[in-house]
Amino acid sequence: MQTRVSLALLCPSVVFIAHGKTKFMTHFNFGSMNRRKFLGTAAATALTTVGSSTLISKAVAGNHAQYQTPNILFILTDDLGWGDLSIYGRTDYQTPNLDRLATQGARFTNAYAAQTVCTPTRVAFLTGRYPARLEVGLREPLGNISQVGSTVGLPPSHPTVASLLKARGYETALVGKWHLGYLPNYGPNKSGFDKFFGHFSGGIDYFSHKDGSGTLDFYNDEQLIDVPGYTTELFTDKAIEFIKQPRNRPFYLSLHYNAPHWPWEGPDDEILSTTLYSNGNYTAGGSPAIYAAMIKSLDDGIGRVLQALEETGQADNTLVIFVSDNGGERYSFFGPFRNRKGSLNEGGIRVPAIIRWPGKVEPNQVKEQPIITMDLTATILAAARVPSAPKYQLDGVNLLPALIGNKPLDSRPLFWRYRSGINIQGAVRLGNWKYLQQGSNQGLNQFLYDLASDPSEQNDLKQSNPVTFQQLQRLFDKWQSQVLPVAQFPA
Ligand SMILES: [Ca+2]
Repeated sequence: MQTRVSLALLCPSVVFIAHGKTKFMTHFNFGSMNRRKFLGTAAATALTTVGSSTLISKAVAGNHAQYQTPNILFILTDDLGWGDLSIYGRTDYQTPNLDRLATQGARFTNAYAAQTVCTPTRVAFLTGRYPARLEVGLREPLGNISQVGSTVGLPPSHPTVASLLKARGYETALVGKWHLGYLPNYGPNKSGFDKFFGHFSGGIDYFSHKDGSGTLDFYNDEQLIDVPGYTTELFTDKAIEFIKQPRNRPFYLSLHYNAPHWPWEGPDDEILSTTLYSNGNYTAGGSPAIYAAMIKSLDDGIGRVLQALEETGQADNTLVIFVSDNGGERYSFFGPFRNRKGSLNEGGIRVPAIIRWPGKVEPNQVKEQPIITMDLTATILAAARVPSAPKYQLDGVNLLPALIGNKPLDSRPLFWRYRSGINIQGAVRLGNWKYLQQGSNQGLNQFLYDLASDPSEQNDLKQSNPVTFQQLQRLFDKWQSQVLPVAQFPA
């Protein structure tokens, strides 16, 4: 065993030592980091060999005691509604693996997606910033390649959680849906992921892996592939393969299932898929039974992925985060919440969220604090002790103090804006208050709700609470002045 922490502390590069040899070197911008923070992060990134294959990192500087750099497993589902896990209230099927994951860590009842459709929430997660800070985040959602080509996407120059972790020694992979721009200009491999296995567009058939225009959309890195199989199972298998690979550094795996996004196809519906999706009628059909089959495959798959962590001895050193990219669709259970995907009512943005980190995050926690997609990005970076990029201030906050020290999060407003055609919605949540505006060039309707007493958003309180109403309205206007204006391109 060999330790070269002193090298990392003395040199503005971070030197990783593996099996006694220099493995690789990376540079990072110190930006505004102070000395103590630098010493902590640099030391945390100095890797030492333990045993024959497992590398851990130790922070030995300053007040930092031993620190083991965690693996990161981020699981994103697609259009899973707030109540679609049995632990969140669904009763017509069971999700035992995800329910167990929830009891092993913290489960959030006031978790929000950054947007009510796919692309912007993915912008928010990968960048840790409000989606309206980037042009691609105004695509709500991004069309398929036959509609938009490769003219817009997540710029490879923009830091992502993947590129930041990769630069600090993580092996990174995205398995599943990207939906942030097409080749040759955009893609996971250009935005920090060492490996990619999945699809670029917003929706593919679960068996043919073709997008809404009938184009095959399934890739291994940037190589188009045509493989048989139900995507949920293919993604599960690929994730397990990645987890089980021998490696001498920590990993970050983003597992972005396309389930349970339409087309409504369970693992036994291959024949159905030949008629459903190829007719272009991909949002038609489905049933609660088919939805249950899709969720069972998802839950089984996640159970297998978590089992792979156990079998490889990595479960105790892996931060696992589970969340959905927006509110549910027609077969979802929304609990008390109004509306669904495509709305800034609670049903469109409230999502299930779970964080498990054995030995760090206490089990059996149910958290009512409002959180949003970008918080998960900030939490991952904090757990890995990787600073954000200096010129790209995160909009999320690190949740670990609330999860480990039970320290309440500071009160802060959360914002949303969503356009569909000529219709524009905006929302703010501050404490239990919610301001909502829905309008178009035909006019604007504004509402104020108390979510504590009125989670269904039925009772508009703006007349009886004018001061709060105006406060939130001003907050929204100020926030909107700080992000990109509503896009003018066709929705
Ligand atoms: Ca989605």
